[in-house]
Amino acid sequence: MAGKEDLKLLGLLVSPFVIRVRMALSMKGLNYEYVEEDLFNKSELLIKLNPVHKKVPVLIHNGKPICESLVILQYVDELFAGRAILPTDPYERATARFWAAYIEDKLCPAWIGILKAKAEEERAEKVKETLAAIEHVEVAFAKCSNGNAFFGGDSIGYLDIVLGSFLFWFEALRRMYGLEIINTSKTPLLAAWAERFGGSVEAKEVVPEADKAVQYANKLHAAAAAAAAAVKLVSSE
Ligand SMILES: N[C@@H](CCC(=O)N[C@@H](CS)C(=O)NCC(=O)O)C(=O)O
Repeated sequence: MAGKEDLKLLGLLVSPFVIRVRMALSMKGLNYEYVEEDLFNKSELLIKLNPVHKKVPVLIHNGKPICESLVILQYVDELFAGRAILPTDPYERATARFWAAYIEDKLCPAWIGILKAKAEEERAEKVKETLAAIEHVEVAFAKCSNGNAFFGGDSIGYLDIVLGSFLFWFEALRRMYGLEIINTSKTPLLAAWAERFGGSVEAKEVVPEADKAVQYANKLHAAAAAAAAAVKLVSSE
């Protein structure tokens, strides 16, 4: 099936959620058209195809949209032959889904909260939540990898993509706030895994430099500051 499908991806180069999809498409050997969205000025196509969340990624397969990165990963894995992304064993598959949900529900809002925090106290709280969540993921790595290099065994799989897509943002947070979310003393297994993930062909193909994330974070902060200043101006009139 690979190569004959009409695949288009609405994305953002620094979005970890988009990176997940790009890694999966590349692992399946699929060609696709990539369209960069401006999230400060969303396209009509994005709003039409993802009217609920209005977020990227949106994969358009033969004209039909699929939204939400984890849903897209599973869709791509179920539909296209080639290298498996999710584990094939039902128990391992369920376990991988459990940890993906944990990463989405706990780790993701916590680290994004560090970036979006408006005050130091709020940021410190989000740092605490992030570090607590990542310690659980360290335990998950020990169980899922079973002594192998990756969550998925000896090669990159579903959870590697799900968590690995955050790593360049973790590096950006280190540069911006001096934070070490994954470190050799508290999360040694993840620290070694992160090195392997970063050095992999799969990651090198689509993961941008942390600089790009820092630049985007600065853009987000500037937009938030301008919005807050505008609200202040209106309320003082
Ligand atoms: N749960 C979604 C998250 C997607 C997401 O947050 N995308 C961001 C870019 S990193 C976005 O499109 N934000 C636009 C907005 O919030 O309006 C997924 O896994 O696809």
